[in-house]
Amino acid sequence: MLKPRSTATRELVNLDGIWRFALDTDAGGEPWARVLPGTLDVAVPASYNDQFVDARVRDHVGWVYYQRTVRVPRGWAGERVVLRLDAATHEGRVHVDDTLVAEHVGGYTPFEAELTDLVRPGGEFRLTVGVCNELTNTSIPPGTITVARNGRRTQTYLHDFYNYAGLARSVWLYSTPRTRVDDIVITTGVADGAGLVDYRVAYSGEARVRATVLDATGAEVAAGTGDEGSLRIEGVRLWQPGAAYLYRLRVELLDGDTVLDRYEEPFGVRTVEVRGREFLINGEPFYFTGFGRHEDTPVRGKGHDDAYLVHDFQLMEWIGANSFRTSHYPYAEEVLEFADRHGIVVIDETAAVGLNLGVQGGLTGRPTTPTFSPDTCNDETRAAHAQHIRELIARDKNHPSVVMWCIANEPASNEDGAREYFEPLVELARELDPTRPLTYAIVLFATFRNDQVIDLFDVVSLNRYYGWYVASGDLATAEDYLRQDLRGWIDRVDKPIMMTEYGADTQAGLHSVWDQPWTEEYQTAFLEMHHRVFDEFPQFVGEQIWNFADFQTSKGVHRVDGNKKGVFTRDRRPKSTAFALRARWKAIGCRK
Ligand code: BDP
Repeated sequence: MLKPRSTATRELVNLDGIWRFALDTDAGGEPWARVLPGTLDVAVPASYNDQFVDARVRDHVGWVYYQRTVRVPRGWAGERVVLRLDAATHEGRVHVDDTLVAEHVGGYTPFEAELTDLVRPGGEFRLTVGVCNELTNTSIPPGTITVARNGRRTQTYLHDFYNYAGLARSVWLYSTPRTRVDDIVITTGVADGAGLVDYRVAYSGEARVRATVLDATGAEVAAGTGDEGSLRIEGVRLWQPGAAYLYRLRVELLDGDTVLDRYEEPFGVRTVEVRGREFLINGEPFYFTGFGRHEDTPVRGKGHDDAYLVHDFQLMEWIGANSFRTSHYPYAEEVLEFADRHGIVVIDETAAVGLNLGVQGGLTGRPTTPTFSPDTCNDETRAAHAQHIRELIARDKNHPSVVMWCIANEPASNEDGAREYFEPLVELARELDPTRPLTYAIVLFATFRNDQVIDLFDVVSLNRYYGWYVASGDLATAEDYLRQDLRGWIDRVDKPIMMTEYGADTQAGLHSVWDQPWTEEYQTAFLEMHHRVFDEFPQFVGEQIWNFADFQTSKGVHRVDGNKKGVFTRDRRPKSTAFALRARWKAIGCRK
């Protein structure tokens, strides 16, 4: 699915701003049929939860309604009119006046509805978006809804970050010509200093296709015709980690010399490959430094915000991070575009977090029920997961920054049923994108002895908490455990190994001369211990700390106003470990 862009043949209206808002319990039946009752307004894009002071809204389980009036630009006569929601978390249902125009399940991928026959250029319509935050055993991510004897419904889930919901990303109305480009797939290679650009265009209507590659200055550097082809860029400038370079593929649909539609897709020329124990970008070994992150800020929740986007990337550059993982869901497309432009490497993760009944908010226990069974993660869950993978790859396939897909976080890969669950998903992902390696983030108790799926994947990505959940406060024992663990994986598989999570909760401002968990000194000592061990293993290809910044979680006695494993606080101030980290990562650069 193409991102809506304004081009010579397409126009774009942003529908962000203040919308009316109501809970389903207050909105009455068919709330789209009239103006929403009550006086609540809500900001878009932003999760709705923290915008209000009423716990009834924040803790609501079920549907909420967003509504606004939209005017279709007068000049759009004869054009297709499309409504696009960048995300509705976790399920969306869209009405234009009284007509249902779209339904979508999955909280972090975009969806669209064509409105051409329903709306009138120059006219107005009432747009009502229902959004549901419910998570069940068949949703991605999964969760459980409990109904108390008094009828009160509560939502629990198997991940620790707060279940923010609503319209956290932008909403758009855009026009396209009737004959239009529907999709573009670009894959790149390099041979003898030239860039090879394979493209495929899907379009509707009758037209001839012209494809032109423009460099960063807008100069034409290659061109061809036909809905698929291979173009060659002589003297190509590669997209490199830390040194991005973007071209654009201009796709035009032509009738004779008349341009019916034009769309421009940015791309970078680079290759990604796993060879033996190495992770190669453009044929060079790449060492990941950086973080697992969250889309999380005060008040906005998971709402996309351009100022935080810029600032977070500034902080990553300041600290010398060359990469991050989109833990634990696909991030807003603006984030990937920014990474493309600034040469930051991304591991793009699905929203499949919590496929593990043995983990509860970071704490581990023995599951009483198997994770993979007809009553828990079942065929329906897997179908939702497959659909999510399809939508993620469809959205993000052309981003040069994305070098690997992470198809789940901490699944119960040690349990029976994991293989049957993952095998078809891995096959699907490889079919959809044969060019990028695949991984999953491996939970602490899926060990080199009992993990059942690692051979299906390309990279070993470990989430480990030695010195925190295990051997808390005892870094000497933790160091031993970590070393044995890495050695065990190295002996078991001939694949690149990296750490996708390691971290210690740290209350900014808390200090101690001893190894005291929660202090800033402990976080520093904890990370230093890990880095000492990583540096012993030449097979190791990367370190991504948990987490970039403190983030909000569901309530729990082990969470003090959220998860505090951030190297930065929630308002993006550095904890003291940030300075030590900066010295290490600036020295490492992109290669070790
Ligand atoms: C890991 C999860 C991550 C949690 C982290 C923690 O992957 O989402 O936030 O634990 O407990 O298990 O801090």
